[in-house]
Amino acid sequence: MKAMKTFLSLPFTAVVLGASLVSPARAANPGGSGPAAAREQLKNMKAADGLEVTLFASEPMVRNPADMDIDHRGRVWVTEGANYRVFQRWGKLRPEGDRLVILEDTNGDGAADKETTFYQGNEINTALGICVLGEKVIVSSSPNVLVFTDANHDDKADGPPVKLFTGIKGIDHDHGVHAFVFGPDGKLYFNMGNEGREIHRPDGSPVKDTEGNDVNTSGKPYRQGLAFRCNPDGSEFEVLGRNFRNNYEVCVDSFGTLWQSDNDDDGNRGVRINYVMEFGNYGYVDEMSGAGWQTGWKKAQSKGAGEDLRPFYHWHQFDPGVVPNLLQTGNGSPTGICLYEGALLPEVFHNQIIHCDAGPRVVRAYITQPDGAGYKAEIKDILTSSDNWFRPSDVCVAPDGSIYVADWNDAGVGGHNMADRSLEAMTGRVYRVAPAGSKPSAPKLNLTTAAGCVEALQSPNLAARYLAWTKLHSMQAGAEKDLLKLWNGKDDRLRARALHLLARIKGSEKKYVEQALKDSDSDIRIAGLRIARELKLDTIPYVRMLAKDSSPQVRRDCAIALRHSASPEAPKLWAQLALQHDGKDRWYLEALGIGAEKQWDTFLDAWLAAAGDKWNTPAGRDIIWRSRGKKTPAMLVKIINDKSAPSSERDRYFRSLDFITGPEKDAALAQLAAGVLQ
Ligand SMILES: [Ca+2]
Ligand SMILES: [Ca+2]
Ligand SMILES: [Ca+2]
Ligand SMILES: [Ca+2]
Repeated sequence: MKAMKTFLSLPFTAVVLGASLVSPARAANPGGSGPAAAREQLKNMKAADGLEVTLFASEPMVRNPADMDIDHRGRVWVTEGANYRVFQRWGKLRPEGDRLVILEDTNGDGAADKETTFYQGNEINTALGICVLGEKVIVSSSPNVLVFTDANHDDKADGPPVKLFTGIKGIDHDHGVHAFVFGPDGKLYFNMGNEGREIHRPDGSPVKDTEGNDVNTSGKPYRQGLAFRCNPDGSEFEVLGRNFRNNYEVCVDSFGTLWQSDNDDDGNRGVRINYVMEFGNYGYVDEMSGAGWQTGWKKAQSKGAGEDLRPFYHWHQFDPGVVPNLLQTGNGSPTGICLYEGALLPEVFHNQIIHCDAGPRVVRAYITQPDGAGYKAEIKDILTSSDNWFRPSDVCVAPDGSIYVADWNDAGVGGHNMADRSLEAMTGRVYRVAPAGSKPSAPKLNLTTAAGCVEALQSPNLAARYLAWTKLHSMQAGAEKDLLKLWNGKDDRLRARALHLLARIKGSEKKYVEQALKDSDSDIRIAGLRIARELKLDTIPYVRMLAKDSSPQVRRDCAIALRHSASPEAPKLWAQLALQHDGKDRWYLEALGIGAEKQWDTFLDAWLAAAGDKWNTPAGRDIIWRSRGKKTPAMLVKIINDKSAPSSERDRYFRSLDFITGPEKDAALAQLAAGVLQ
């Protein structure tokens, strides 16, 4: 669902509306409503080789699941969306408000047989996110991020929720605030689409990020959809990515790498999957002016750009200062996403992104591998259906390593419309996807000992990991011995999870960060750098140590670690990284750009001093193109006027001038104009 897509079945909708006035209980789903209909429709589904899809829950237990989480006991928590768009002519279908419902399989037959309403109220109508963290449940529902508590463990919220954040726009909209997720660093990650616009503390004051910016999308400096990180109490708020359209949910792997989808403007074949390089601009609108992408696209078309380039212009992929996309997946309406770090599914899915796209009605994996300083990926479908009401809204990993898929189930995909307008017959499904015959299970956690917690930390399920992480973190050095067993093991993802905790044992931070930086696995080295940054250790010696690392991904994170560094050594280290740019790797170039932010003059000078006369190479010109220093405009003029440089690239260097302001640029433009007059 979601994301302002064209409603797929308007004539059909009109019929449904007429019918519902006569008989409110009549199913809008042409295949009918209720468990028997759901089982019948299940036959239209197809799971990838080696996998089987089974029905876990259906209406009336669950209706219109908008988002989902799975707790450490394997119970499925759902936010329902019966009250989807109360401003529409069908109004509020459930006056008492939508539910947070817990679905449970008490007899282990793979189907939910118990439903518990955890909370019901109008402040959670069609909430776009739910995250279960022990006794706390975080629900994202513009204008609020709400925290529910169940301290007495009776599966009922202990009274009304408290606000973690408020003042977010995008109420009754698919592009508001989305789900929270727990990271391997003990932090919370979340995002909001471009209707979220701003975010405030419960007292109404604007959230300021750790750089001192008010977090809003007014262009100072952030625009459009944003991705965030903060502490569980909302402090230390960071903006990790900006200029998305409707980035629907973010997921984080054990190394701390972020992955996200983003929805295009309707019908431009531009849905994308992103590796969120920290502090990057993702190019939905023009960075400087905020203008829509059509401006540049029309210009490019007038110069002969073919349709195949449309999705690239859609995200300003040819502009300096825009991080590349991992993958573009065509038309769609992307929704929930997760990282599969389990072992139950076939090996091809291990450690891969799993993602729902409700438009083409598919759950896919993106099989990712390193590509320069970034990644490349290919698509592998996990679940499809010929039933055109299948609208996967979310996917989560259960404690046994199976995945669950929530199905909004509708003729359309949100975008302020729905065909399912009778509460009594309203459909909603949850499926389980696992190898055929695999019985569901939820290992009992023993959180009373460090060894038990380390065991739980290895769960593929995030709710289990949260409990383990929190306990291990509180044990500090008392957990060290058991964490070391995991750290000394063979699985790099599990080692990374142990590392995050070991490096947070007071007094041992440097010891473990430095071990990580010397590790043979590049992702562990990257995790070490990230931890050093988060703990505010002096990263300069570490960047010095890794500046010639064989992995461009490690050097990428070195560049990011230099961002806003006040060290006198930073420009020289940046120059060293810049000298290793190959002139082709856009990921690497953008990491250099992120690292040089606000310090272009000194960084560029250090690089020019090191490069000498040899700056005018393809790689050197690329760095000038990306740079934003006082010397940049004059150097761009040199490149533009250089007869030996390929003339086909002149537009590119002209475009670069659009990202610079000031007298140096004015002088460069005057020089170019004079050149034209000669
Ligand atoms: Ca059951
Ligand atoms: Ca309670
Ligand atoms: Ca989710
Ligand atoms: Ca439905």
